[in-house]
Amino acid sequence: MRHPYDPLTADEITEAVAVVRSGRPELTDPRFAVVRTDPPPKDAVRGWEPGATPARSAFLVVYDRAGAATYECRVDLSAGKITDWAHLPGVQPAIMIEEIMELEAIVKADPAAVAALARHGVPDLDLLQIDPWSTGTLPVDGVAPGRRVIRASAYVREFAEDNGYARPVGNLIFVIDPNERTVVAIQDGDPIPLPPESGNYDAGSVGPLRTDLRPLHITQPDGPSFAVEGNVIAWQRWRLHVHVDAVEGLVLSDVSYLDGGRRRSILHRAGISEMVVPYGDTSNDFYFRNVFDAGEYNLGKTVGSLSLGCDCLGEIRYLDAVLADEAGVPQTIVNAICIHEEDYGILWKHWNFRYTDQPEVRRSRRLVVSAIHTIGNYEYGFFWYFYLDGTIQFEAKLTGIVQTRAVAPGETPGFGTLVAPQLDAPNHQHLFNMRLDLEVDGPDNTVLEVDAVGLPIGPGNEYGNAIVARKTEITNERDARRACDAATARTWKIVNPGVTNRFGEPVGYKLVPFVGPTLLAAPGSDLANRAEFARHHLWVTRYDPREMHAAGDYPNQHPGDGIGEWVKQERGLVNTDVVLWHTFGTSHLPRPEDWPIMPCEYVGFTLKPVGFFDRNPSLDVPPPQGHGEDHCHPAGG
Ligand SMILES: [Cu+2]
Repeated sequence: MRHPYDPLTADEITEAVAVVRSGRPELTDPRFAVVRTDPPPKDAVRGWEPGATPARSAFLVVYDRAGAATYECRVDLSAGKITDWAHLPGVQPAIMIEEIMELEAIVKADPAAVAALARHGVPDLDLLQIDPWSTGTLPVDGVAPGRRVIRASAYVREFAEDNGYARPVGNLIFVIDPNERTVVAIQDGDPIPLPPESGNYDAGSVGPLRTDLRPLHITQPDGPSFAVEGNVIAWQRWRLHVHVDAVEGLVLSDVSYLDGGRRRSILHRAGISEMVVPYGDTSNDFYFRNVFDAGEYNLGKTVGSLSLGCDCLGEIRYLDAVLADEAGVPQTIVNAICIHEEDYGILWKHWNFRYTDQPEVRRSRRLVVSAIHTIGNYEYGFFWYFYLDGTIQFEAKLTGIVQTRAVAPGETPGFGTLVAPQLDAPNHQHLFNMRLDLEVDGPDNTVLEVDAVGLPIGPGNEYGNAIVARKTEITNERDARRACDAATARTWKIVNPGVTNRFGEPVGYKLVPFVGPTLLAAPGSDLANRAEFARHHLWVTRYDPREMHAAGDYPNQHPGDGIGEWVKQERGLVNTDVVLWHTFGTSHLPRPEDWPIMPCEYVGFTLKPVGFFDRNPSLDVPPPQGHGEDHCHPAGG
């Protein structure tokens, strides 16, 4: 089954790349930074029915290393020809994986870099680890603006599998030109001794393992309750499409709900439009460290393979991801997306204690669609949950290894936490932006800001107990930079003014946001301009297919673009195709317990129906039925 939003197949990638190579022979060594489906107009998706074969087109970002030039390109896959070709002056594509893999060799081949490493106590280069840092727009001495450069930090391992983050080389940063394959500058300071302790966490390194965890098995003797066809998943009343995009990672689209024979659209598309991880340490080797994991590193290409019994439990179905490497060769990441069901406690319950002494209780169950991205030291698990009552939830799980900095013996870090002797984990943030193209019963929606407020004492509220929902329509992009308010339990309700429920109210879904930090970088700073999206919890824009990435399509070495620019159009937002952009995340003040590997931190949000249904849509969930002792029975029953 082919869906219009299906990712490119291996054959389609191969064809698109071949068409570019033959159509643009003047590029002697084109690199393929991004190769993805060029999505058809939304109407083609709205009208799609299973069985229909959509037209296929590819979108590519091509980088010519020799000419240091970036191109965007579209290829019609049925005609086998380039339909669009544009040079993008001054644009740097994301740092490419092949560039990252070359950094170590570039450093080792540079005599000045080798001498600097020796001065910092690293005589043996065999166990050197080099990490890439996007450089932003802060100037580098001796490097002309516009030149493609990557900064790099160094770590030392004691053996091949050792955790290098235990021994960062302090006060030493290399600036590398990946096109020339040279070290163009060295930011060198006073050597700091390597921290003394190892930081390994594999089962063989941590000492005796606990022995009192007994087996916990999930069994589904009749199989799971969902079906997967191509990239389309059907579970209960839900139907959705899922894939891994090279930039955004796990993407949902075409999410609908079958309600009494009527298929109702809810969410047209959702993906991480950008995320930024700024570090809050001012030292010479940290002041520039911030990464836009989507736009600067192609987050989606870092998706890993999942394994049964480890990443997911139960009756699992997997989808592979096929992504192009930078040579344009399709690479298959086996089991990149995990699909399974989880028991989630009770869905609803009431015990009729007065008259029947009987409880009515139903089990909650959720469909889980997940993928895990490993980007440098960190893992980002993206988990979408679908529930029996119409709720959709997104959760990011943050784990992996915190970024580290060496400090002198006895020194207390000013902007971080000691996680091991002489090892500082600097404070930082992880701020995600989820682009939510909602489509509540059709494309034309309006967003209301809803606050629960108490009214002052006065006529009609003599006792001061009145609580009302204060609804404020967000009518224009001018007024569509919004903040969470925990005190009023603020939510944003997306309604369709053209469709009403049985109370005559427009049907809606509400975004229950993650009440967390926004960007802490000072206003006016380089980063505040580049990560403007992260300064507000919510933005609303009118749909434009060119607006997909909250910090712009090409944030690498770019002074700032994206949503802050788009909203200057001041487009109207009433009863039209709107897009919500929710910024959420954490200000991570590392704990000793985050070392040497960090237990999952959870951030996310929910979308809940509000008058979308006329009553609780999960009344028809049957009472728990099990086998033998599994079914529920009242005490003494
Ligand atoms: Cu963190």
